[in-house]
Amino acid sequence: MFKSGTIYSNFTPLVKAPVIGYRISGDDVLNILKIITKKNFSKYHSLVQIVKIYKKDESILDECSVVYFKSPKSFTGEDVCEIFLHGSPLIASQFEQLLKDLKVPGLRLAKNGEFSYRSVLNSKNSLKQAKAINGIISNESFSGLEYNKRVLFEGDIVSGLVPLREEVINLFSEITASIDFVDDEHFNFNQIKKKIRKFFNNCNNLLHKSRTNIEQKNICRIMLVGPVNVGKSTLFNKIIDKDRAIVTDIKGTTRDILSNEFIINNKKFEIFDTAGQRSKQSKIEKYGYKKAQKVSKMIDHFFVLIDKNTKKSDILVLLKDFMINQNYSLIETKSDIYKYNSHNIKINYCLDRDKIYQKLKLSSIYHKYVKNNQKKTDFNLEEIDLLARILEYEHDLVNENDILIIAQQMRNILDDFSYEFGYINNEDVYDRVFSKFCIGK
Ligand SMILES: Nc1nc2c(ncn2[C@@H]2O[C@H](COP(=O)(O)OP(=O)(O)O)[C@@H](O)[C@H]2O)c(=O)[nH]1
Ligand SMILES: [Mg+2]
Repeated sequence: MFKSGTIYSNFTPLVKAPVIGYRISGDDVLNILKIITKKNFSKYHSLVQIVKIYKKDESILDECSVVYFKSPKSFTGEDVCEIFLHGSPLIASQFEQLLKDLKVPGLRLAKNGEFSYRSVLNSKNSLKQAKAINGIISNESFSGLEYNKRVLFEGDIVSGLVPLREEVINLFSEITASIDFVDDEHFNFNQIKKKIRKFFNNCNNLLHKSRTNIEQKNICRIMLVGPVNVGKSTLFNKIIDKDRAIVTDIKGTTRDILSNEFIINNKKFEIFDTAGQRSKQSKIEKYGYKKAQKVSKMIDHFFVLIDKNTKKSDILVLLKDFMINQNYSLIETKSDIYKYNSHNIKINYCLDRDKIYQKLKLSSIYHKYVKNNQKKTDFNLEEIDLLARILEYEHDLVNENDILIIAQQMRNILDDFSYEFGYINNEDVYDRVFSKFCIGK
């Protein structure tokens, strides 16, 4: 993957937003900044500068903040600059065109992950830390987030795999040495086999512990159901704070099922909007309604939305269709135009988002379905996969009596660890053989 050259890429999505950010990394950063801003950045390491960016015809492309990081004190270890354009995809495309028109030899769009890759090559991050950045962004869970942050800020050492990695290097060194020094009394085949069994026992224990920690339920799933036009999509948009679902007063606008995750007060939810229930459904609506019924099996809690026009019998049909028992709240909508005299929750679209959260009692609903004992974890999902992969060797290795085959299999396990921690080479191994077993002293 690695090719030299100066690389650039947007680091925010190219969508309408307050800012769109670009990062450039490589030997030509100062040169590029000089051409596009007419300013020499060499003395401005790590300082925000507000500058104009000029197009080829000298007109102004944008006025924006730029930060320059002098090598090696940058994310990649190379010269880097970060440019915060006004968040217009049109400006972003003009900016990319400007970079292309510079015709700087080797200047090109970065490949996926190339900035992180360069940071590893230049020893700014370990392989594991680069992966942790990905883990932080990927929103696995709050415990996963805390773990990945510890890896990034404190280093590989916090990983629960570290003791196993040490164990496997020691074991492989011992096996290698036993092959090369067959007559040495240090190496007893039965001892080695005992250590192999112990190694796999440790793997099994760790896998069990980490799985129970990480697979704890940490999300509460809520579904909005109700008659057509009652205001489900309006509430859905309000809750996720996006104009994502189409809201109209034409009956049957929401024909498929939409879902979105949202987080409030460290609590993660997924909310589902559904097609409304009515006697005359179109074919696509019927399909959407059926799909929602299927998904309803994984739902923790339902908000059954009703208004003045909803009959008791409609509610009973909904409860039956979605197999709802006690796990629902009745919510009366459009309280700005209708007067209700019940104890049900009442909402309307004029309420702000926080007020809606409060009225819907989202916090207590969460605690009803999600246990609040998220444990600290020393693993992420990828590391758990690695443990499971290593355990696939267990049966063959424990039953193998040919030391050469055992050595080969252990090398395979070492290589699996290399994907997590960077390559473990034969020198690491031989260092231990000689220092630990005092051979040839
Ligand atoms: N007055 C009033 N109208 C609302 C309220 N919530 C939704 N509506 C309107 O009711 C219509 C149907 O809303 P929609 O969210 O599409 O209903 P859905 O079919 O249940 O998804 C739209 O015209 C909304 O603007 C509300 O609180 N007050
Ligand atoms: Mg709808």
